[in-house]
Amino acid sequence: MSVAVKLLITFLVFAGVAIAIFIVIAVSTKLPPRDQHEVQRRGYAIRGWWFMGLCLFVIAAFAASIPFYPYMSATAALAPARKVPVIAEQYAFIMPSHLPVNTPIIFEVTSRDVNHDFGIYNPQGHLMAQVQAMPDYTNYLRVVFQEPGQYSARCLEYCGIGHAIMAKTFTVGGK
Ligand SMILES: [Cu+2]
Repeated sequence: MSVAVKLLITFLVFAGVAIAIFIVIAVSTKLPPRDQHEVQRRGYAIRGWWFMGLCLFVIAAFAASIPFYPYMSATAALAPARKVPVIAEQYAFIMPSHLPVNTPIIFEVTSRDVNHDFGIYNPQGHLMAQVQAMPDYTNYLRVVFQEPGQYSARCLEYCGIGHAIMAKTFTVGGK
């Protein structure tokens, strides 16, 4: 089956569902009017349960995801890791050209002028970590480079005319 036929079938299914919903609504308006209090009570009950359900969902999602929040582990690991200051400026990153492999590193990232973003790309070109680089503020980013090679830092926050060329390559491991 070609992509065009799949798209057509998908469109027809969704269009059919939408038309059916319109028909149901149109037909329901033909029914005799119901008492406002009866409708309101049911509506308010549904709204209450919906609100409770949303609250439970948000609490559960928060509880399930908070252990994976990266900045807490960065703070907890501040002592044993090696601290590496990174200063972003239009349009460069001031940071070491060599970093050790298999060593916990805390990048201390700040900016000299405007907001930037410090995004680390691995040798395969995949984004592996990122944090905002903000003036007068330091953000901490904990990274362990597990394979040696040529990495690069690129700005991911539009910061001016030279944003596209704002990058820095650095070597992990080796010497
Ligand atoms: Cu930028």
